[in-house]
Amino acid sequence: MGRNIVQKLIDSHRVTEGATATGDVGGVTGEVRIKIDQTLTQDTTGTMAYLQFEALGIDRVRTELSVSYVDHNTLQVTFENADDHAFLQDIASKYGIVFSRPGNGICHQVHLERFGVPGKSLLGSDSHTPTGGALGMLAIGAGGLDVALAMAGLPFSIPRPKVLKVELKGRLQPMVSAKDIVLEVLRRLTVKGGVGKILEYAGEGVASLSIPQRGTITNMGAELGATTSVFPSDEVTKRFLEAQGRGADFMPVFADPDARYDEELVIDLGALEPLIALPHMPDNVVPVREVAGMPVDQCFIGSCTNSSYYDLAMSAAILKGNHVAPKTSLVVSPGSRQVLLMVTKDGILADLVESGARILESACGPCIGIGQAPTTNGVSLRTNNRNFEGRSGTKSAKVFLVSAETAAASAIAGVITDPRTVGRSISVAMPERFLNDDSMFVFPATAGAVAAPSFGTAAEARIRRGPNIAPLPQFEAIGDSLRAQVLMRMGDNITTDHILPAGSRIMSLRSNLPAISEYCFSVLDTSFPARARAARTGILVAGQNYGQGSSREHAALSPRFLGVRAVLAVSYARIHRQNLVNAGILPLLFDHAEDLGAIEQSDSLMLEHIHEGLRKDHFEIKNERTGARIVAHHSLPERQVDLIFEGGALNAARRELTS
Ligand code: MIC
Ligand code: SF4
Repeated sequence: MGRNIVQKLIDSHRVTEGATATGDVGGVTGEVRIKIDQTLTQDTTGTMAYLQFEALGIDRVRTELSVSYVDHNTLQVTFENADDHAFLQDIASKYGIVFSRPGNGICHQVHLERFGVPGKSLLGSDSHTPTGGALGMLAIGAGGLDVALAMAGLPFSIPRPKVLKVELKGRLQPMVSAKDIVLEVLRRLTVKGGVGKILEYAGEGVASLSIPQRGTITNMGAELGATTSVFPSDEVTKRFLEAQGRGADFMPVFADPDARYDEELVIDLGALEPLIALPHMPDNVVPVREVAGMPVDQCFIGSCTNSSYYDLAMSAAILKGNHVAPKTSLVVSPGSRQVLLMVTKDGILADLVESGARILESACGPCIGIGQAPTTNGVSLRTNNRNFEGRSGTKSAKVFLVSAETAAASAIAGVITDPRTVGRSISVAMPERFLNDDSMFVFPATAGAVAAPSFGTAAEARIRRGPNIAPLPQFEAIGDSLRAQVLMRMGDNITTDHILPAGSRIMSLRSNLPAISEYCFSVLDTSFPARARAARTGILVAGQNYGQGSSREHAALSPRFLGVRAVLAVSYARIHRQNLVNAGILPLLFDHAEDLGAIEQSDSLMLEHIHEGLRKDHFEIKNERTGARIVAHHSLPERQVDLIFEGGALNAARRELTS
């Protein structure tokens, strides 16, 4: 029987040695253990990942390639931020990691341009790592500790995925874009629709999409909750890699003609129109024309979703000869230094500036609330992937997600505008050759063939460790019984931005768990840290899709630091559930979702015989206020149950690597 791309990628990376009957694909639990070829980290998850990597006692990374990007918090408003960057640079030099300096661009965009290789696996400590699927990679997002373990050469496990084929028929109409394709997928599947799945794109429409366009689509698979998304590696991939001077990295990756899929979705590209996600969820999608005419305060073209050369060239072509409306601010952030250099040299940047665009550094910036906070109650149209409440830095702002075409057209008009109304004949071509200047990478002494500044030998490396870089706390394992206060009682779709918000100030504390924990749940309830400390032992209660969004393991480590030992939810987002386990927090599932309604904040829940419950996957929890019994389970594979017994993945890995 023929295989689809996902099966081929998994088969070529499957690790079977040492796997127990429950630990490998097809085992009792259906986990897949895969070898990781490449890793990436970014600054705000990287410091914690490398602190954990250091604790493993390995002297060099054991991957084919590991890259440490500084792209999220690059403003260096405070010393903590600058210290983090220095620490990351020294760590990279010591352990054989390529270092991408601040200003070099957003990890996902840069990785596509310079390092992604069809057929390889990539694990990244950022939820949008699946962007790499545009090149036919098996690219997955994870918490920092999982990436540290992969750098140590350990396999990574995912629940055996269902494969959802997305068949693209026909071609896009002018001014309709790849962003509209993925918004349509979100409209149909919702932010929970991809959980447990890998999306495999197929069909005649694939060949009409460039790699950056495919990257926009695979990038936002994260918003579906999908494990990842993947495109075939075809002629378009080959041309892209050749244009990047990396033709030798090309390898075809395709599905067999008789490949089977678990589910299928068909999208007629020719019938699509420009779409927009309304506040405050990426799946709240309607046609742009339905909200056209609404005044816009700000447009932002950037983020890892839409900041490629193509996006900027297209925006500039729409803006040329026009000016941004008087009450609208247009902000543009090129996705990489390569993009910035190219638009600088070919005049596109001048067109943008002439039209009134404000140009930012190549970094995440406004996407994660670092700068350009909208006005109070402001309407902001962004090419980002997430529009969660408050993420822009202004709680009352209304953020809409759109394509670069829609953002540019709306910036001129000052109101939400369907880009088809500004002209259907505008189009731009992909460059024959990209500008390759790798001088803002620092390659480690003994790795990397490209001539670039280096630090000398790994042995000479001295690690600069600023005062904000706090030692890792040691967490003890869960006992056999637990009386825990319900510290938060929440509904559905709670995001990691609710659990531990981003923004420049809080992100500067990512290397300091005690300090950052003071902001835990600050979006929902600023009294959380004080209440948690007073209760000493806590439990969190939530509805569906708890922990969707970011890969930040701080959203698990901070609650753990404040005494949270278990979470009881209707369902979880994949990365966050793994992060909870890694932190030694027990992620329980309600047997009966309606029991959620009978729990109130501050209730005291009693869990007994936890160790037996972990083995039997069955818990009876007593609500001491009402006397009611709540039945729960964990559905964790044996490997993860062992991690809970050991008090988290770091304790377990230390033991495994030193035994
Ligand atoms: C995000 O888009 O939310 C982030 C910031 O890139 C996060 C990582 C982080 O919190 O550092 C993500 O998506 O994983
Ligand atoms: Fe950066 Fe935004 Fe992409 Fe996250 S989603 S990696 S913050 S650009």
